Amino acid sequence: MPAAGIDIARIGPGDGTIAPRSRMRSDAPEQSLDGAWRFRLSPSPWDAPDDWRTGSAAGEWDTIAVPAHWNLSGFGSPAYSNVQFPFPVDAPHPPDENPIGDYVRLFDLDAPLTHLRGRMLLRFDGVESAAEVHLNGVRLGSTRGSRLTHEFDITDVVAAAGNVLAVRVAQFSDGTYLENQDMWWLPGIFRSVTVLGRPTDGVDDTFLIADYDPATGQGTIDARIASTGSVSIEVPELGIRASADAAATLDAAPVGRIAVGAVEPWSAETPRLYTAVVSTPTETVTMRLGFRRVSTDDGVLRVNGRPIMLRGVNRHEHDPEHGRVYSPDLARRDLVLMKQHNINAVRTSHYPPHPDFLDLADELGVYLIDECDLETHEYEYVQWRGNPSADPAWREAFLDRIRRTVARDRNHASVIMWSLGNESGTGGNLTAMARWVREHDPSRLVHYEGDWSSRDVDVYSRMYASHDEVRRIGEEASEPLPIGISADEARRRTLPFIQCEFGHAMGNSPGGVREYWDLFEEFPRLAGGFIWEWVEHSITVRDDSGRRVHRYGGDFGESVHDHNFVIDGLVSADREVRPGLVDYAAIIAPVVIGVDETRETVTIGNRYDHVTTDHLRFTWRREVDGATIASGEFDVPSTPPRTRVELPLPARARGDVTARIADVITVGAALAASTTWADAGHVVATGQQLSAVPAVAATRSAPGADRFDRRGAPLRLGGLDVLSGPQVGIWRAPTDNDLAPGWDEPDLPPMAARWATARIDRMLTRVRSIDHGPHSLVVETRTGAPSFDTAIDARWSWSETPGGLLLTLELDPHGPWDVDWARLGIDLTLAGAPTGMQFAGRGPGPSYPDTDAGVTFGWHEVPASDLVTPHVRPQESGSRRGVRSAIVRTTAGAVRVQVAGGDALEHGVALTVSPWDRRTLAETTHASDLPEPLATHVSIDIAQSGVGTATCGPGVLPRYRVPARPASFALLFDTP
Ligand code: IPT
Repeated sequence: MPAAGIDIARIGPGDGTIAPRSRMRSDAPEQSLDGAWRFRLSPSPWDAPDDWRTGSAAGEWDTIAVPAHWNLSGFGSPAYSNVQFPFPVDAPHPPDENPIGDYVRLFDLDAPLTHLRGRMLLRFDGVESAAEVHLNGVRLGSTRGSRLTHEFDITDVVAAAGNVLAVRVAQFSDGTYLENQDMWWLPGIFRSVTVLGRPTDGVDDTFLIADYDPATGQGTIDARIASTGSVSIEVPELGIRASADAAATLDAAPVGRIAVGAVEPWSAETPRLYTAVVSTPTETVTMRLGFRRVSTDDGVLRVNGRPIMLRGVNRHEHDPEHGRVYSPDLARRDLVLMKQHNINAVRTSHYPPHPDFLDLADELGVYLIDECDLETHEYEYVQWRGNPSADPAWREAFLDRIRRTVARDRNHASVIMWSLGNESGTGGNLTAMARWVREHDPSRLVHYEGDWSSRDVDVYSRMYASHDEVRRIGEEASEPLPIGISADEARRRTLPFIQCEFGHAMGNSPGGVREYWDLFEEFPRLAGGFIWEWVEHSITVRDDSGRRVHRYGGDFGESVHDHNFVIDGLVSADREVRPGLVDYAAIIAPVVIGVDETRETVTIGNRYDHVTTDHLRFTWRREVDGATIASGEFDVPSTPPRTRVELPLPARARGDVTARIADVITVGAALAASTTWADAGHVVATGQQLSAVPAVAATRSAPGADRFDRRGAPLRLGGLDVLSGPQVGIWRAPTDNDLAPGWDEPDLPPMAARWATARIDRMLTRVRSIDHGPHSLVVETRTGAPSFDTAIDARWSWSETPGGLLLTLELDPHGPWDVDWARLGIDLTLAGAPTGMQFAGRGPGPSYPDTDAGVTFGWHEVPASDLVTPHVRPQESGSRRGVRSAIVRTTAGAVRVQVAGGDALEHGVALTVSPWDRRTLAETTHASDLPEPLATHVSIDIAQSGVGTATCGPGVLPRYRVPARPASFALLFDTP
């Protein structure tokens, strides 16, 4: 054992702590030890000095903040890896290269604590990965379970003044084998340290199960209290005051049942909380109860007797500067943003979050799958040989983790399931955990994904299952059981199903979510899913010029890392909304609005599980060519959950008007009153109906030859010089998904590799003919891939109209194309850096064919900063779909482009206006390395591939692909 006094290679939980307790808000005195601590880092246990217990080391000590990670505080640097382990799988041993952080805090007790009659505890809420704790030279014990709470009894050791608290922390330990959770390795004391006064005869522990009986509307409280005093429970709002039998430990405490009469139930849609006060003569604890019942029957997941749909996301705790250090502002911002985007559930991947996060979830109304701090994913690398989950020697370590998880959080209404952990294979230790949970807390369900037999759990959970498989799972619930299946399998088929991870939001992603949602809606057994993941984990640093830049795996010199696989969120690390979130919000919207084509009626589907539509205001408006010509409000009758109504649209929504660009009806559902998470007027759902656009009928004449170069390409379009193009383009700068082999096509290379092989990223054009006709200039080109005989033939007819320059383009594939294209359109480079655009089309944000649920037709204005998505790893982004007319502005002028005919009339075109060309985007690894924009790169596409979710899950679904195909369309260019 190289480092003095810290054994970091033993199998088992920490030692010396008191039994895990519930987190309570109490009036007992407490003292925070957060703030500046003395700190010393040694590169290895072999180098760590022996004198750490007293803090009086001869060497130099630095200062560090608690809570913080030392490698984000100037001591070492962060490292990111996913499934692969940063050191050999040689359990329980960490490698010798294992930074050791010594922490020392000198403190006097605050006056209220010195006057306390009772005991004193020292609480650590998060230390990664193992700590050895000494107070005044006395060993208190050790911790394992980085994201779990550990409490030591210090009554007999602590003094009124002059205390020396010394904590030796190892970055890696035996515990690391259970904590391989696809995230940055961030050691240190990263959550608060607190001294707690425990008054004699105080409220030592509580477990209140607040149940709601949907049949009667009555609530009950099953209370267990640990105390040596006489305990009373009050719920003032319900007129409840009861005394409770208690015992010294919670396990020994009897269950006291209190009938509370009629209550309003808690759900994510109705986060009704009642204040309860548990008190003894010496201590008062304030709790918030949500009365609710979680159940399953017939394969249906229910809350308060009603089926529920989990519109979920996976959330890691991540702050771009401070890592997993809790920020109350970010936590609230996360939950508010989620609620504003119709999300109603969070899986706390892959560990219990900061305890305060649960208070917010109770209050704002979010269902939680609270996950234990457990993942042994590294064993996948060694075919699960020696997996701790299946080794009885590790059982106590596993049980300790789940006990700490459940004990701390069990009084929160928001928690509807306990998750045993993530990606830890199968084995008896997981079964033991599940058994303990069932005995301890019968009021919630057990979740774990890694064992598909599902023998230990109450919901069948999977990650990234294909659409076909999800459909089969939906169907099998209603099929007779096949003969000869195992008992486990028979039971599994009766469980509700969720996807605890799906829709991998890495880069320009996730596509195909709508198709999953359609399945969830179709089959009662399918109870929804959780997008992977909420927030990107980029870490920000200052570069040489002082700019704040986003970093990912490998940027800190790690030898084992997984690049940008940690940048996969619906929001950036700075909580900027990515387009995937806008899409998801619309897919999962609690109200579905359909306007029929004749504009006679509107259908309003209520997809809430618990509430009617009474809290919403419904409005409609009719816009013609950008001007609102009529609008109004609807009286929607109170529509019960999971039902729909059809209403007539007012006559003013119909009737003759001639539109040049579009005549569009928009119906919206918005909050009638402000809530804790949004203001009145916040839109929860939108439905639209759009008229077709008329073709441009104009007199045409041949354009002047001086307006074209010798190859027949225009020198200027509208008010802008053309620097290159237009030419045919079928490639895009590979998205993260394009670079990954889809799980549905495991034997095929990623799309980006197929494109590279087919060389569609470097096609060359030959002018085949130029014909100056009476009405037009006709240029024929062939654009082909080097080495191959595959090409796209184009016929460009240019004519002058009174309004501008009209291009009619016919495209025809030539040769044996067997690769799906990224897109089909034209590319041109215009003078000047882009300064913004205006467009009539679907927006305001970008979308692709399989991510366009959240964009609505309108007359949108886009500033330069929003033209493309600032993905941390640059890639294709920024396409606006359904565009009928647009003005592109650059520092050199502006051009207007309008859809004028052909295939584009019905669906418009997809317009991408980017400060960077695709080659630059494809070859730049970090957004901060992109050059200063010098020109404007415009693509106008008649077809585009979806984005899929191949980084984890299926690639682009067949209907969203672009196989070789002909196209013809017309565009009118002029000066705005
Ligand atoms: C899955 C993990 O559970 C999650 O932590 C994350 O790594 C995600 O993938 C990818 O970002 S595991 C994967 C191998 C299915």
